[in-house]
Amino acid sequence: MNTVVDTALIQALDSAHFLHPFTDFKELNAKGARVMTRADDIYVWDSEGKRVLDAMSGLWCVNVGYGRQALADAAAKQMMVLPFYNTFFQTTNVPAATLAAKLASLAPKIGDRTFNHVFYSSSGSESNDSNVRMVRRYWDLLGQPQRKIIIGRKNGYHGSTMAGASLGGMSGMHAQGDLPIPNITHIEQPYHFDNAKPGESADAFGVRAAGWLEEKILELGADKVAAFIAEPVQGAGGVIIPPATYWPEIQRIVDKYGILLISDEVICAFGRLGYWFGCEKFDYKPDLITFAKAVTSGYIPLGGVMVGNRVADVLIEKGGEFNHGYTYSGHPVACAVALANLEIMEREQLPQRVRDDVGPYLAEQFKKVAAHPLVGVAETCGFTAGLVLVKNKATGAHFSEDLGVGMVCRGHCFGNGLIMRAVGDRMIIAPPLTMTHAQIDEMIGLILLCLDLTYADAQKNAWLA
Ligand code: PXG
Repeated sequence: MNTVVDTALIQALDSAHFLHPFTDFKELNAKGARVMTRADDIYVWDSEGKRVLDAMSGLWCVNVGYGRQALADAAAKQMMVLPFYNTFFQTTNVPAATLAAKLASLAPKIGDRTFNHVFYSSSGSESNDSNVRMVRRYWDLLGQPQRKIIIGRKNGYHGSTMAGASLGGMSGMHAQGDLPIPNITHIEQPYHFDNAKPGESADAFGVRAAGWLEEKILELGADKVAAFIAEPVQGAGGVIIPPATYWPEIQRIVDKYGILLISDEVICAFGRLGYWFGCEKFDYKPDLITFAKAVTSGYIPLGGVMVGNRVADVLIEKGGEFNHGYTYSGHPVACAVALANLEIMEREQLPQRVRDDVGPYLAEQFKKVAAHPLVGVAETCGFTAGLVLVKNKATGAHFSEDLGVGMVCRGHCFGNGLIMRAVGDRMIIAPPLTMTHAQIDEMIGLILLCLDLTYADAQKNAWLA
């Protein structure tokens, strides 16, 4: 396929007309966006022909890797058979119904909690809006309309719509647009490196961090609290992996007060943590599971909520008409691509591969990263990993924020053919689950090179302490 493009022309069109997400428009227009033109396996190419190893799977999406013919074929075929029909007015379609059953069969079955139902959307943000609607409707139907408050976490990410951004705990997002919307509040995140007391073990910290939820519930009044929402591992917040004691204690607390638990698995589902769903990794029992991204490996937009029987039974049996839905709920092409994607994941056993093979291999190789003088702590969970850049390895002291050391490191990554995300001074990866051991080695080599280059900058500029 001819992918030669006129870079200057595309950049000019882009600058003149395209307002990018989460972007300083003026700053980007001044330098011009990098034009990505094609991708294959774990690599993407830009319009200058430069190849980059995509250690972020696009944006936590492309779990089966790029260039999968089966996904293109599924889309093309469905587009000719039935490209669209709505699911509002007592109609369904073959891919939407088949996928709902498939997702129900893959969903965790934990004790009395099963997931037999799916509510479809086209993104993670929309799915979390649907969660707010379903949770509030659930409590209304049970005669407890005062249970309105949803508790999220600081530095959590649940999307960018009004409800999604409100559920998330990103201060920069709350600072724009009068957010959060009413009846959403937040507790502190379980980030041991920053939030633990001196000498506090990870296990002790995990229990204390979960206790912040109980404190918040008691402060608000348990009868006012509708749900707690959290990611199994915080992704956009910088791959914050909770201590092993955290989730069991959260489970105890939500059970004690009868509060619904929403597991936002937009990043953690579909093999990312070595399981079909992230809650299986940490062995907790959500009532609702948000998904998006890797359900189609990002080849086409699709999202949704797995609705557990606790909520579904009430909505179905007592609810009457639920006044909520999207034009593209159950989009036939998106659902057909999802089915083909899940088929690849099953055939290639990608969740198991992450759990038993490439996940442990990445963890082993990441020890080299952890040993680097610039790195305070480096950890992996399944096939995602994060590290923090520090100015003093012994004390863990952070660089001053205005130095933007994370962005310096990200610049070296881009320059040397590696895509790694910077979240402040945390550098994070979430590579395609198909990576070979040799490709993991290649990625680790590039990460170490970029850390060396950033370290050299820090020495030269006297940023270290
Ligand atoms: N929940 C979680 C846990 C997410 O990670 C969303 C909801 C929203 O999904 P949509 O499809 O509406 O974007 C996400 C999205 C980043 C980054 O910089 C992460 C996301 C989106 C954009 C950037 O890491 N996650």
